[in-house]
Amino acid sequence: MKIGLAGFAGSGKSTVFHWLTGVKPDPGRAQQGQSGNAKIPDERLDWLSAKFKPKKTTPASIDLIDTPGLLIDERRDNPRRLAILRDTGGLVVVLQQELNLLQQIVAVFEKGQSAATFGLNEDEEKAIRSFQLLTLKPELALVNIGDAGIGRPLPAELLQLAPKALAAPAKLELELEELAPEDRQVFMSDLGLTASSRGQVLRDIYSAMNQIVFFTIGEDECRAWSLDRGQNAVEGAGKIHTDLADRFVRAEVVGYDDFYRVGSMKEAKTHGVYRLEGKTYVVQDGDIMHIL
Ligand SMILES: Nc1nc2c(ncn2[C@@H]2O[C@H](COP(=O)(O)OP(=O)(O)OP(=O)(O)O)[C@@H](O)[C@H]2O)c(=O)[nH]1
Ligand SMILES: [Mg+2]
Repeated sequence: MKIGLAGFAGSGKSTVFHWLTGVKPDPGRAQQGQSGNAKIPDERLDWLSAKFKPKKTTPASIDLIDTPGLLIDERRDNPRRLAILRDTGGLVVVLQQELNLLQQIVAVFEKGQSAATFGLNEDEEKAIRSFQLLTLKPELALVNIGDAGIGRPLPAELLQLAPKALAAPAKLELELEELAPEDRQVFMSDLGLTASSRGQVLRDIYSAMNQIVFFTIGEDECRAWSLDRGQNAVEGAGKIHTDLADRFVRAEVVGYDDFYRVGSMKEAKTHGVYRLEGKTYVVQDGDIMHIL
């Protein structure tokens, strides 16, 4: 899935892009939308992989798209900047903690009726209207906080508009990752950080974009496949191969937690947690599936 990083100029989109994908941002390429892949860490896949020791382990991933920021002073260019976001499947709106969070979120999430509240002029309103198409996509607000924001709750007014809003010290965490592990620990404890939040932020983005995974297991490959929440077993089969979807009859399904508890497909059968599901079965996050 392609997820656009949106927000005002200087809000930290490129910093977040670098931190989450490991790809160095190229300011020139952001003009067209620079793409970088981020694998979603998943302890369940780690456990399956440790158990089956497959030749290959493939996690789910997302493609983040770094985009040029919206301008406050030269707003006429904003529609062009927004156009880059049109063919993404979802948006992460990066907000700068030092600016007015509400104003940023209203502008980016397009609350047309709120334009007047913020005293926007005609050009500004036009820019906001061009966001309208974008707001049908799943979206998540990510507040780029500095050192001073660590451990502080986000403002209640922001959480009212964007209840799932996340806070992350992106620049700091990016810098920490560039340190040797032993130095990193020292710096982290000085800052009151216990662990990197990168994995959790990626999982939160993934889930906010309505993505779930199902697993396929075996000695060749253990793999997490992405599905939109609500997709069925045939659509799942289609992610693996169109042929599998075309000749889909049934799927063998065991939920991850059950599999973890009983340890094998065989045991799953004797413990009554093994199921045969048909075409319309709505795949659940963590399902281990074998398509028949
Ligand atoms: N002090 C401070 N500086 C930051 C923070 N996050 C990013 N920066 C710096 O602010 C500048 C802008 O950050 P970028 O990540 O390039 O912002 P951007 O949203 O990509 O900006 P545009 O591409 O111009 O829209 C860079 O020099 C960053 O290193 C932060 O939390 N605190
Ligand atoms: Mg940038």
